[in-house]
Amino acid sequence: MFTLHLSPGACSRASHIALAESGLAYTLKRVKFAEAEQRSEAFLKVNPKGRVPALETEHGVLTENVAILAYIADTASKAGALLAPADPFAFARMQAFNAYLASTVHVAHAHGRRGARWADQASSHADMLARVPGNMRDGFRLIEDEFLAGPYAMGEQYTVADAYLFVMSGWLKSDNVDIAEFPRVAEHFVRIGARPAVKRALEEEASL
Ligand SMILES: N[C@@H](CCC(=O)N[C@@H](CS)C(=O)NCC(=O)O)C(=O)O
Repeated sequence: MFTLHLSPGACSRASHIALAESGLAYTLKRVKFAEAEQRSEAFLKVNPKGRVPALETEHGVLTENVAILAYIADTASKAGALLAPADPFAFARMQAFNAYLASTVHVAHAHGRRGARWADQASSHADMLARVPGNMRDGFRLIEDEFLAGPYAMGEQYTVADAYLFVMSGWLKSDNVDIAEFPRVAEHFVRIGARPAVKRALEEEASL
């Protein structure tokens, strides 16, 4: 049994969807950002980074979506659910895609609401916020033209990268970017959103 620490709508949703797709047993623990619970003594014992997602496993706690997604995919494959390519090179390409989402797209988004991580002055925050739509556009232009193989992120097979891309695509609106600028991404967003596991994850987050 896994326990996923998450915040509804946050990047932890990618790991949540992967769990819902996996068929593995899990429970959810909401970390209340409005109450700064991510910086509470109790949560810092789970994840000293003060961030979600954090996945409690029988072996210990795992953090970082890229690692959690790979771990869920590997564990699920042993239980018969295919959530990642079996071929090592194809698996590494999926990880490259996921790492791009984590290190570039997510960070571009975070400059809009978490500017205090990088700067103190209000004018610096305003400057970073103003750059968010452009930086998100740059990331999604590459995804649209180069990385999204179609129909799934990595090609014919659904993988955990689809869950991650779905979450990042869902942030475009709040970053003042119209997803329609990226027709292949928009189509992917609709198709992934229609999956039963995604609906289940969204319902579970709404009820937390
Ligand atoms: N690189 C990490 C990023 C985790 C992260 O930044 N999570 C955000 C939510 S999207 C968070 O917990 N923010 C709380 C905070 O900054 O206080 C991952 O991909 O798992």
